[in-house]
Amino acid sequence: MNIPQSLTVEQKDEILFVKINRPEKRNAINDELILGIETVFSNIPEGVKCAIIYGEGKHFSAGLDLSELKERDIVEGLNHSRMWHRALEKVQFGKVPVVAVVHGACVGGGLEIASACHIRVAEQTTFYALPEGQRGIFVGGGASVRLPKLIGMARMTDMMLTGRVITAEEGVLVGLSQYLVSEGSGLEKGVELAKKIASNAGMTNYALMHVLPRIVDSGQSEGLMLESLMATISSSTPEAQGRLRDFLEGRAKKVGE
Ligand code: 1HE
Repeated sequence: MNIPQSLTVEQKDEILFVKINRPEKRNAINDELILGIETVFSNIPEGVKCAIIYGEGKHFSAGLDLSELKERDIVEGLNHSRMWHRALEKVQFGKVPVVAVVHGACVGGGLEIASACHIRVAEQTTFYALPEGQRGIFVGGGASVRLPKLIGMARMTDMMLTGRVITAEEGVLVGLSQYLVSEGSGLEKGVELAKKIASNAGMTNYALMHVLPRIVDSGQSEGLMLESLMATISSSTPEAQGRLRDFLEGRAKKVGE
């Protein structure tokens, strides 16, 4: 596997830790890094049930490495954006759910990476922005499709038109993150969530990753049919049957336990 030095990958039991490790450039994402992300998420090792992506240093990521933008022609620009799309499709529609743990700057392409993940945990230091507007460019890593689903089109438009910076506290209120934790405790929270995710039935995680987004993108009638099909398939797996029996015979945890 061709993984650059700026990406550190480590498997511990059922969790894969993926660290963006380029703190001297505030984890700005160059071509090598985005290709590395594609490789890692295309080759999730056997036994891994959840991945966590996070950043080294004071920031999650400063977004696209702007030094690589200078001399691209139009076709190269299109290929570059499509490369990001390909890589982040592997994150969103890969083999396992991905938790993003963010802190400091989570901006531009950094926010696009976080948006492709299934859950976001933000430390208090986090700030979100889409500086593309200020740089005279447009988002190119999938934000126009994924972000409005998290925060709505009006908020994304505001972020780009005015350069608005969203704080960690605002972020959890508007749906950018699902958890807000104190500085330095993001990874611990990420691991706690990853362990819960890893203990789910495989079919449930598969449905949430691969079917729910398609239902959301469908019309009501197609969506409801997809839901019925998925509900029927999932409840007839031996794993689901076992879990239902465990509950009915008093062996399973109650809600909240
Ligand atoms: C970079 C980048 C970068 C830092 N590309 N080199 N993203 C942005 O427009 C965000 C630009 N970055 C910043 O606003 C700030 O760097 C931060 C707020 C993130 C962090 O500030 P700070 O004070 O901690 O660091 P710094 O001093 O600004 O940066 C340290 C070094 O990292 C410095 O290089 P040095 O050689 O002078 O030490 C910076 O030049 C470098 N650096 N950010 C390249 N982004 C798929 S399309 C997505 C489109 C986008 O993501 S556009 C948004 C780009």
